Amino acid sequence: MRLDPRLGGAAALRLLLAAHVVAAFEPITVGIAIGAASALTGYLSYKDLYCRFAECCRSERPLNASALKQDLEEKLFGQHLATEVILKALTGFKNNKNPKKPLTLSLHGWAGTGKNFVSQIVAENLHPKGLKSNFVHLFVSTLHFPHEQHIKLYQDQLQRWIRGNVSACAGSVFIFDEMDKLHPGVIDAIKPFLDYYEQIDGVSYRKAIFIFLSNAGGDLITKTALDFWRAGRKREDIQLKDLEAVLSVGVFNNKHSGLWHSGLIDRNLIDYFIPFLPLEYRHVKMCVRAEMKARGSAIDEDVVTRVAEEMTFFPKDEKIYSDKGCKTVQSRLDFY
Ligand SMILES: Nc1ncnc2c1ncn2[C@@H]1O[C@H](COP(=O)(O)OP(=O)(O)OP(=O)(O)O)[C@@H](O)[C@H]1O
Ligand SMILES: *[C@@H]1O[C@H](CO)[C@@H](O)[C@H](O)[C@H]1NC(C)=O
Ligand SMILES: CC(=O)N[C@H]1CO[C@H](CO)[C@@H](O)[C@@H]1O
Ligand SMILES: [Mg+2]
Repeated sequence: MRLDPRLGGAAALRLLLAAHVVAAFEPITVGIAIGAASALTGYLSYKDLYCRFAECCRSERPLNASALKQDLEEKLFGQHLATEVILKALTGFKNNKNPKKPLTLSLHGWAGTGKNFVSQIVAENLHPKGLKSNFVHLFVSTLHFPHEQHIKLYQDQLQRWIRGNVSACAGSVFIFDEMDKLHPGVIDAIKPFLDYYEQIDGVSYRKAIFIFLSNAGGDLITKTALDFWRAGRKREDIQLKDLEAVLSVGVFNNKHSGLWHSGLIDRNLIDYFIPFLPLEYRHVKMCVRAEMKARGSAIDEDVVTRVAEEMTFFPKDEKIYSDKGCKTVQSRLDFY
C-alpha cells in the first residue's frame, strides 16, 4: 500500500479507516491497521506512517554516530585510519545545519582492502536501504562510462542525473568507483556541483555526499606500511600525517597519476583523503570468519587457516600483505 503525501487529511483518514476495516478479514493488513490506529490517536505523525510504506528521503535526520562507529569497528578490519577519518567526516558534516559545500571523500588503497565495503556501510547508515536506496547512486567507470568517444554524452547524462537526484533528495549519496580509470572529462562535468555555490539553477548541492574510490596511491600507502613493519613499529601507529606527505608527492601533485587532471585537488574540492592499508594474514583470517558467520555456519578454524593460506602474499621475501586483500575470500570459501 502506498500513501501519497499530497493527499488531503480527510482523504488520508478515509484510506486509513478502510485499511482498518480490511484488517478484520486479512491478517496481512493488521500491521497497517496498527499503523492507522496509532496515526489516528496522534501517536505517529502522518509522515512517519507514510515512510513505513515508501522510502523517504530524510536529509535532516541526524546520523546515528554510535551506530556508524559500531559498524565500522566491528565489520571493517585493519583500517584504523579509515575508520577514524570517515567517522569524523560524516558526523561533522551531518551535524552541520548549513554546510558550505557537499561532502567529498576520496578513498585510496590497494585491491580488496575494503573501499567498496566501507561505502556500503556509509550508505546504509545514511539511507537504511543502502546501495538499493533510491537516494544512493553507484557509478562504475568501466561500466557506466566505458567509451572515450562518448564523453560528451556521459557528461550531459551525469549532470542531468545528479541534478535530478539532488532535486529529489538533498542528501543523495553518489559513489564513483574506479576513479583511476575514469576519463578526466567526465569528472570535469561534476566539478561545479562539488564547489562552494549556494545553488545552481535553483538546486542546492550542499547536503549531498560524493565518495570517490580508487587504487591510486595504493602502492605508496603499501610502501609506508611496509617501512613501519620493517622498522618493527606497529601498524596502528601509522598516522594520517605519515601518509599525507607520501601521497601529496606521489598522487596529488602528480598530474600524471591518472586521477587528477581535473583540478579537483588544486581547487581543494576534496574534503578528506582516506587511505586504506594493505591487509595482513591475520586480517584475511578475520574476513574468512566474518564470511562464515554471515553464512550462518559454525567457525571452523581449520578451514579459516586453509582459506587464508591459499591467498598469495607480498613482498616476495617477507610475504606480509595479501595481494588481493580479502577480495577472493568469499568465492574460495565456496569450496569448503
Ligand atoms: N578491511 C576489511 N574488513 C572487512 N572485510 C573486508 C575488508 N576489506 C575487504 N573486505 C571484504 O572483501 C570484499 C571485497 O572488498 P572491497 O570490494 O571493499 O575491496 P576494494 O577496496 O573495493 O578493492 P578494489 O580496489 O579491488 O575495488 C568485501 O566485500 C568485504 O567482504
Ligand atoms: C543508535 O544506534 C545504537 C546502536 O545501534 C542504538 O542502540 C541506538 O538506539 C540508536 N539511537 C537512535 C537515536 O536511533
Ligand atoms: C530524477 C533523476 O534524474 N534520476 C536519476 C538518478 O540517477 C539514476 C542513476 O543512478 C538515474 O537513472 C535516474 O534517472
Ligand atoms: Mg572496489
